[in-house]
Amino acid sequence: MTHVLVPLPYGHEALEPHMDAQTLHLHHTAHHNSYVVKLNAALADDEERKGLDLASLQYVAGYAGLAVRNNGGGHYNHCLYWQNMAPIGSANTKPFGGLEEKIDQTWGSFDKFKEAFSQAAIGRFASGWAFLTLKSDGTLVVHNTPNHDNPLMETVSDVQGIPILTCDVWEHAYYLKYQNRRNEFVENWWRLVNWDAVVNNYEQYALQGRPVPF
Ligand code: MN3
Repeated sequence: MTHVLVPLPYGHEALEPHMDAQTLHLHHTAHHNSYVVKLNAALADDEERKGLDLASLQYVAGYAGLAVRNNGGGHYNHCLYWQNMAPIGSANTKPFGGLEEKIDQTWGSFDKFKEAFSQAAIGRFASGWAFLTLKSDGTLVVHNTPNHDNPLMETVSDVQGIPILTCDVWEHAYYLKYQNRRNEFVENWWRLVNWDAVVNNYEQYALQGRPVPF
């Protein structure tokens, strides 16, 4: 199969002012697109893995060489990231239902959870991602990964499980607007989180033991 860059579910201006249009445009059409193009090139001669859908590919990406791991992870993580955000006012701004209960149970409150996740995002040295992940033992954790690694990748990530929320903390995600102030970017990013999508990822996929398909 050929992997494709799917259009964003909103316009480039839709996440202003917290995420500026120029950043969003470049991030999607240049950065994300390059991962898709390079992933297809890397898989062209990989008979074992070229037929896998993007989510299934994540599990075996750690055995497939760095080009598949980096570009396949880059493609998957960005798909989850775009889906995890929404224009202000168009989605729930807090978790609800079973996910809300689980977060309260795990961290004590939504604010405590946000602190822990922000810490994972801000504390990632250099380029990487912060994730909210449901492990197979049923625990919900926040963690981060370097490069484009994610918790679906067997043997790669120290946390193994199904990611339901992610924040991109590569400099290309925020540098034009926030320069070196990653903490300010993460603080404002919370206003963009689409909790309808995250709750759906939790209930329809993670709790069923399946990765969110892209
Ligand atoms: Mn990125």
